[in-house]
Amino acid sequence: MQPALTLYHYWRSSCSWRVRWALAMKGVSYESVPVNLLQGEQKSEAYLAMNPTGQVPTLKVGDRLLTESLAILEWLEETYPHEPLLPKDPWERARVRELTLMVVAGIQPVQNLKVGRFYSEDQRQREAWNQHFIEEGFDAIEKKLAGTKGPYAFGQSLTFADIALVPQVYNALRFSVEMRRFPRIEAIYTHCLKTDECEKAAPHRQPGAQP
Ligand SMILES: N[C@@H](CCC(=O)N[C@@H](CS)C(=O)NCC(=O)O)C(=O)O
Repeated sequence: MQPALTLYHYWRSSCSWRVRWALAMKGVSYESVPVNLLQGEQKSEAYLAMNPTGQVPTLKVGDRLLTESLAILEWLEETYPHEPLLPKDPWERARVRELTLMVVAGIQPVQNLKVGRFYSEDQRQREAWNQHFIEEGFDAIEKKLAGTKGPYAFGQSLTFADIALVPQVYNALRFSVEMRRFPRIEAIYTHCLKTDECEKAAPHRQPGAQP
């Protein structure tokens, strides 16, 4: 029997959405604990004791703590192998991880609240910064996905790549990125949002969500 899971997350955090979505795909239940990033709860002493990066998400597994959304996804995949989110073939797995990392390690880190705040107090400058790095990253991803077919990034099955990409598109729309420039990514986003698990994990369905 698996120990109880508790997810510390924020409704609008793309990194949190990744984990909520994987949990929904695996049908794993968890206790949900909101961490309000705008109110600085991620910097509270109690939260930093669990996650010294001061970021969400954090997954508590019994009395053990796991941070970093991709490490959490890998743990979930190995612990709950049904509804696989990685292909079997090693090359295809590597391609999924490659695309996942283009978002998780390439685009998203420079979108962070703490990066924006350090860069500028001016909202318009921050938006231009976010747009620039999302568009640059999406250009590369769109090229990588050229020739791929299917409702998902890699065919007929949802993978980590979609789980990373879709929440990043949600952020892109917040920062007024023109998604028509990225038709393949936009089609994946539109498809995924219509699926039950993605929708259940989406920001607007979380506690504390604002319109
Ligand atoms: N590499 C980490 C990044 C986590 C991260 O950037 N979380 C953001 C929300 S998506 C956050 O908590 N930001 C708080 C802040 O910047 O103060 C992961 O994938 O879990």
